[in-house]
Amino acid sequence: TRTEFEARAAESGAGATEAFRKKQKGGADVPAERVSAMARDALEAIHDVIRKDHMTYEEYDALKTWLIRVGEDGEWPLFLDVWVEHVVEDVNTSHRSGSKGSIEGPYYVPDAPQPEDGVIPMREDEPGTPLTWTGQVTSTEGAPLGGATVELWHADANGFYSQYAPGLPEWNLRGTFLADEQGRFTIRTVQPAPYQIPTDGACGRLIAAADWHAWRPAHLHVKVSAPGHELLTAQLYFPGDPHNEDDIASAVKPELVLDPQDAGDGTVSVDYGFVLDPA
Ligand code: MBD
Ligand code: FE
Repeated sequence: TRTEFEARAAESGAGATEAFRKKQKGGADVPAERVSAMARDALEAIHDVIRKDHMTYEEYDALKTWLIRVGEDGEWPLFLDVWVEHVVEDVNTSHRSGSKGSIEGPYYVPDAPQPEDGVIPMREDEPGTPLTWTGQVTSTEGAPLGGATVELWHADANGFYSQYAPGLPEWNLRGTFLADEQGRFTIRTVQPAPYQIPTDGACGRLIAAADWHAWRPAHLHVKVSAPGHELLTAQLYFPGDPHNEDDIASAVKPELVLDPQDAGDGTVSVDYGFVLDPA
């Protein structure tokens, strides 16, 4: 049996593609005028690039080869979430006055277990610095949102996600937490490592061919919800991570950087809450 260190791009890609299909079920119903307008604008944008950069036939064929490979590796979810989703997120959340959000990314899995003791599912010997996270969920009016739900998922201290890398328990570092009547929650987990886009798939090929880097800073993913309020999807980051400045997925915002405190016993504690906009 393989360990998480033997993860393969085409496997995590296939997993992300499968998870997305399940979430999408029948698919969306976009009216023809919208499809026409956006498809035309997208094609015109591509035509403009070809003219601006004078794309050669050799380059056009390289592009075709690469696009075919993205599909073969199941990396459309990864590609779109890394290089496109941040603009969709921006356009669709700019009206909010509550907490800033960020992109969902390709590795969310719904219905993670709800641990009674506030400890996220993890291995007995889970590597990484233990992290105790307390916070409160409130409305934009400042009212505590009792019974709010915080879903948390993140990579382990080696940078791998359960269900997308081999050798990890199904729900490792994935949990659903219920806030108390005051909207307060306490979650125990471990600090994640930075995440490297798989280097052995199509997205990795683009990164190498363009001489970019493949890194996202260490991050926690959350979905925070409460009845009558907009669902908040966000990511939280750790100060001092060099990739907070040059995240390949352009998903870091200053409001999303935590202020963790060294508890002096080898663990870290952090207080960070959420303000949800009315639905
Ligand atoms: C990730 O872990 C992630 O959060 C995003 C947005 C893209 C790729 C991997
Ligand atoms: Fe992530």
